[in-house]
Amino acid sequence: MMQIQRIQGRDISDALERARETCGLEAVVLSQESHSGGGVTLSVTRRHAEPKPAKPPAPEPRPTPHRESADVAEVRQRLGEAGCSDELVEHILTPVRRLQAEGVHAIDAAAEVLGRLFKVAPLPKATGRLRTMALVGPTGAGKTTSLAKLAVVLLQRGRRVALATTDTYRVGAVDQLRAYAEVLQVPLFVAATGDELAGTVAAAQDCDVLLVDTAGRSPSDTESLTRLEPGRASAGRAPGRESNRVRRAAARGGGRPQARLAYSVLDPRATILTKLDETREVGIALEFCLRHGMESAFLCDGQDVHANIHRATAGRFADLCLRGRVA
Ligand SMILES: Nc1nc2c(ncn2[C@@H]2O[C@H](COP(=O)(O)OP(=O)(O)OP(=O)(O)O)[C@@H](O)[C@H]2O)c(=O)[nH]1
Ligand SMILES: [Mg+2]
Repeated sequence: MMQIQRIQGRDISDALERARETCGLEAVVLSQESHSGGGVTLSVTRRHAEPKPAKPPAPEPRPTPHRESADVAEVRQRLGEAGCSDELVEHILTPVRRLQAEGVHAIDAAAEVLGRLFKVAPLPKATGRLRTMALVGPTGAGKTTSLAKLAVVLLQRGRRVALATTDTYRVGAVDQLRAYAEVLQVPLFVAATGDELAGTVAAAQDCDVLLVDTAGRSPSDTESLTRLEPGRASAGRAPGRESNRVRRAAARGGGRPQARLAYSVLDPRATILTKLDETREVGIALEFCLRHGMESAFLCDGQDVHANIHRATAGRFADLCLRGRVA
């Protein structure tokens, strides 16, 4: 049964620190209440199933040693070049051999298996009400660029878009986003505090989507991250508000525990993988998402905001792993 603990702190950072002390690194924040006299109360539980640094399902035992066909050997080589672990390669090759025995070419079989393995995040349905979508992630991951790319995608679909940024720390951060806002001819709001962000959400009610850029200056800067959820007081994701995690394809590991806990407050819906053009080892990021039960929404492979964003699809996962690029 899920046990929920109430943890109080002077502020959000203090409460998160206490949550980590009480529930360990598996702590997940279900809700957060800010008190008028100061202080924050978190409802926290321990994550059992997720993130499962659990491994991908164990590979079936290898059949008695046999000479691998040249085609299977080629799939093995391509997956290795893509940075997939030996364990994942074996997990993929088992069904590939089976499909090959049924007459499917090994590369086609591998594409089919890869497409089923990695998960595509569904896009939220248009509700006719404003949706707030924040991008979180470490410094330099490509948050601002991805935000502009998302704006392009949404505008192409006829959505009314506004941009906002909570990044008032970095010199030039607002100007960077303003430049995009001007080119795309969409409004830009700068929100330095939670109250200002709440005001921005109110001011953008005529839009379909408010895209919120964040600092990510320090992943443990929980104060700025929680500004994204002004007034959030109930468990689960607030309706109409979501955050997406921006992850550099070449990044290894899941970041610092404190950062993971801070992100769990925001409960990122999906991952946007960036800089796929900068690494051949794209399998590392995909395997990370697989192990942590995360779905990918978009794949980014360059600096051009009009061209280098692609919806994640089964076929593109396969192309990334087998051909090293988004087709
Ligand atoms: N090659 C490549 N470069 C990218 C991609 N996405 C972003 N960049 C570049 O990476 C650099 C950092 O991107 P930003 O969007 O500013 O990253 P950020 O996460 O907003 O950075 P901070 O706001 O400083 O935390 C810029 O030079 C971008 O042009 C991508 O998919 N491929
Ligand atoms: Mg930025």
